[in-house]
Amino acid sequence: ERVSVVVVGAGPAGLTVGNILRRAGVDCVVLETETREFIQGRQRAGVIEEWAVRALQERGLAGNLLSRAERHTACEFRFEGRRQRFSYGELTGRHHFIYPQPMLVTDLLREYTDVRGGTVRFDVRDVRVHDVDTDRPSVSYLCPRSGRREVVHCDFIAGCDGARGVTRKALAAGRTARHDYGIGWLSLLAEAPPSSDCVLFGIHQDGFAGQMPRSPEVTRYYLQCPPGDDPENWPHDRVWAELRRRLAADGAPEPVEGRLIEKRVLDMHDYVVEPMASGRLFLAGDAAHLVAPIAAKGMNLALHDAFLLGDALVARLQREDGDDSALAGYSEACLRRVWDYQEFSQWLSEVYHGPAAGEPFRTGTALARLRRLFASPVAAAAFAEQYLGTAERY
Ligand code: RFL
Repeated sequence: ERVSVVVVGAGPAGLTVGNILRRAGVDCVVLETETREFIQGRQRAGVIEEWAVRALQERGLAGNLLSRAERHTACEFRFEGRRQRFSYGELTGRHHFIYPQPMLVTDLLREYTDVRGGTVRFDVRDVRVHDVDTDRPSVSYLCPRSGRREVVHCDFIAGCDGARGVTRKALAAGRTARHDYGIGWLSLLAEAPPSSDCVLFGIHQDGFAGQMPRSPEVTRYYLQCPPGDDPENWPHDRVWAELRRRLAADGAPEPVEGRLIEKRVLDMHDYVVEPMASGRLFLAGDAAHLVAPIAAKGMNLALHDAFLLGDALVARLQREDGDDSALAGYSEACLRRVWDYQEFSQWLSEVYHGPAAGEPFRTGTALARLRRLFASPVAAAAFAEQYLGTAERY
């Protein structure tokens, strides 16, 4: 079998690349280790930045999102027993879209397969990439039905297989910059409405707590915990008592209790693979860089990569002169935004976690950072720009 592009992974990055290729009539195949049902149900992100929605729209991929997503224009910090609302919408005229990742993946998958005639092979096993530094790369996998190894020859490979994928390992070693926060987050999904219409950040000496609305029925919560903690240490009553305590503030309604349908511990870390390409293999999304969910940036970066990679591959494969300047500049163009978002996440992490470090000095500086947002219009504007990802040039 031979196609122009093999896309490894059917997450937001891979499906966006696939859609861009199919719209331009480029032949491609997407390989995915999970089943269709699994990827359409996998709950993760929910916050999509305005520029990303605009870019999806330009590529014909935002129909459902625009009609169904909620718009958020503020977040609220709770600290020292007070609540302070940060109205970035008023400040900038911009907003966030709240659209759960499974809904976006479902939209992208339908469009790719049913409308644009794309192929996804689900449930494949033991995916391997070959000869990426030659002009005849290929990808092989075990077919779950026949048990045989199938080989797909191609011109380019898009490595969109996420943090646990295989394509990153095919790049030469020693290219990964890593940062460990040394903390854990208990990541929760509750079958309950949010207690407030916006994102809440609880800054507390016993650890950070966050509320991220997802829909009127489901709300995501986070609780800082030791790294490697066992979710079994967090029974229902302990979770809700801790959320109530860490999110408490004068005049604030308590979190609305509900059944916990997800409970996982995330060891908070970041990494960046630099450069994001080698020969004919181009990484996109979490395969190339992980950003801890501190500032809700991961899916936005995955989409940014996918727009650039999809467009660059189309320019190379479709135009008569085979323009490869965009492919050559791909990694650098992505990494400018990646490093900017990583830096913002680190900055915000200190605000969230500094006061729980048990060091009075870090508590003092973290709270100073926070107060500055409400005292200085310039600091507020800078924060809003980074939180919304609206800077024009990276
Ligand atoms: P994905 O979504 O992980 O998709 C990769 C796909 O590749 C498949 N795969 C393979 N396929 C073929 N061969 C292999 N060897 C393969 N190995 C894996 C996987 O099954 C999967 O289908 O990566 P992608 O496309 O790069 O998208 C990245 C985003 O999913 C991720 O950055 C976000 O979910 C991060 N994130 C958030 N991002 C935001 O922008 N806003 C948020 O509010 C937000 N909240 C979150 C998050 C991530 C979280 N977790 C679980 C880490 C909240 C959480 C709790």
